[in-house]
Amino acid sequence: MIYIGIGANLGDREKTLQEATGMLNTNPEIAVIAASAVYETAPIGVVDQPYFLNAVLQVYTSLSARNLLNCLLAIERKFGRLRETRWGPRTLDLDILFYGDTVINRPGLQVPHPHLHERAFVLIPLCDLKPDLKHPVLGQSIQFLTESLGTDLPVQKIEGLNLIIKNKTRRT
Ligand code: A4P
Ligand code: MG
Repeated sequence: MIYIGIGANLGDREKTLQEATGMLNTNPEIAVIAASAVYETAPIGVVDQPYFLNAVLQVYTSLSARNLLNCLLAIERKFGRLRETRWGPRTLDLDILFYGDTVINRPGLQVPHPHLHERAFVLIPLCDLKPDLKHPVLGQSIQFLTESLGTDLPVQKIEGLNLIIKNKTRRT
């Protein structure tokens, strides 16, 4: 199964996450199957920037990882993402977290995402979807990796906010 991290910290963050999820799902080669809760998270990396909203999507796709990445980058561009600073503010960031058990280390594409195991804003939403998912390189579960980060993490669930997924091939 394929997991995509989605984050935004500029503009109408909630609307961006919802619209980007919808846009992903309109691609005939991609079906969004499930979404985690939405979390407000303290910025990591460049810390002097607004808080993010983060979530994780579970998708099904017939696209290769490279083509999926191209599709994510195209959606990012549609949202007019500002790219000046690495790890800086952005209207929309879409990352491939896992592409099944596939391990890719190529220029411009690393899967699993190289930082996911140290990021609460990814691991906590992933726990909503698949806590027993094993990291194909580290061999540890998402739940274990999350617990390794300790408690009191700067990630706050936004109650009552759920990304709406239009029925496609969605399994419930
Ligand atoms: N790239 C390589 N592997 C992947 C992958 N698995 N998924 C390449 C997506 N992209 C991948 O990314 C640079 C290039 O990474 C892409 O063109 C693609 O070829 P970018 O999006 O231009 O730059 P970036 O996002 O600023 O850098 P980076 O290293 O990708 O950052 P991250 O890891 O995406 O982190 N804090 C909170 N609280 N929440 C956040 O969502 N996000 C970031 C960005 C930093 N701090 C954050 C958050
Ligand atoms: Mg990125």
